[in-house]
Amino acid sequence: MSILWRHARLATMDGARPWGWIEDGALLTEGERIAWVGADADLPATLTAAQEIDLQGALMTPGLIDAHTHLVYGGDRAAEFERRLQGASYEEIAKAGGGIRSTVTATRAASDDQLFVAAAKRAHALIAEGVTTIEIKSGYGLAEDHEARCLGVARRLGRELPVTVRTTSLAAHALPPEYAGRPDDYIDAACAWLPGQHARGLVDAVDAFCDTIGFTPAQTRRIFDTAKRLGLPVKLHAEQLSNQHGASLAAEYGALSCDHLEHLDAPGIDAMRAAGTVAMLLPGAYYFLRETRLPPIEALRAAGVPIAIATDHNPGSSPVLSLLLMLNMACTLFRMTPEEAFAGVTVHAARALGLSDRGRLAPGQRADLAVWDVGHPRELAYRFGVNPCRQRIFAGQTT
Ligand code: DI6
Ligand code: FE
Repeated sequence: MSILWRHARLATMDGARPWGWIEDGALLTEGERIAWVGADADLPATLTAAQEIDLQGALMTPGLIDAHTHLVYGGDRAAEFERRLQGASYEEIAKAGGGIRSTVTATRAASDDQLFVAAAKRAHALIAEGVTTIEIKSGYGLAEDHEARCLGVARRLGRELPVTVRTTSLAAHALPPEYAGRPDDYIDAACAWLPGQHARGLVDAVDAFCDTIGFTPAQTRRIFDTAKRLGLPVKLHAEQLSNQHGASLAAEYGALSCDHLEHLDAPGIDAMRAAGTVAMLLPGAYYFLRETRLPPIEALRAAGVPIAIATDHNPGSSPVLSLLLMLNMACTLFRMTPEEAFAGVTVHAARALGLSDRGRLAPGQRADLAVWDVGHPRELAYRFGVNPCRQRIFAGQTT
């Protein structure tokens, strides 16, 4: 089925013009791909479509990509939020066995269906704002069967919801209680699970949390070596709470992205630039943990490192389910431009997932699109608490 969308303002995020802007644009989809994009006035006379839709000046953009989430988990951490408000720090709570580990307990206690229903609700909130691709990490099971269950739930979301799901194995997220005092034994176990997860088609990439309350660079390296042997790409929660030089380590393995990066230093930036690694900034976690140290945005920009933005949705450090709010926070908190922030949830987010078939409006790209009730895309970063998404097209189909 082919559809010709006419008289749209197009932010193609492609080419040299700011926003890849086309003021009075047309876009043809054929099946699940984009077949033609350009100025409405330049439409070839020979071009025909089964259906024609006049957008009357509405904005059309690529579907949004949330390239870092922890969407599958049981329970919530509202009580921990209250404790933090009374003065306890995120690290203190984690070191006392709360934090990630309390979500592990709740996740293990939940059935597959309970995990699916809760995660589907979260995914629908993202989808409603024009999101068409979501990355989902494991990391709240921390045992072979529970990690596989969580990855399986993520895969099921991708099958049953109108959204592409990319899965990431994050077994090296926290030390589970069974391995207290034996982090290296746990890393041995986590490395041993990966081939099976991979063989069952559960994993698209491998991640780790390299920090004082996570794992050491040496432990991270062992996870990465295992991923490399399996041909799986890696990414890293790096330099979030301290500088472990994780970004340089990840870049050595050609990481797709390094994520958080509040404590990233100049050698880390150089290594990322040389490796083509995306800087994934997560303003939701920065905000919710009341961090004061900004990621080195100016230096990343100067180095030409592509910057992506995501929700990092998780129950502890970023319980946010609005990628549009992250655009606003990327601008207000990180002083990014609205165009940089938007590239961060489209073209650069695609790159952070190793996907070259989405994130731009161009012939051959997937027809994952969003139509917005705004005159200019900068408005998507400007307002918050309102959802201007009028229509969403997933693989050529209106959803
Ligand atoms: N860093 C984060 O911000 C999340 N994971 C991580 O490694 C937090 C996960 C949580 O607190 O549940
Ligand atoms: Fe995260």
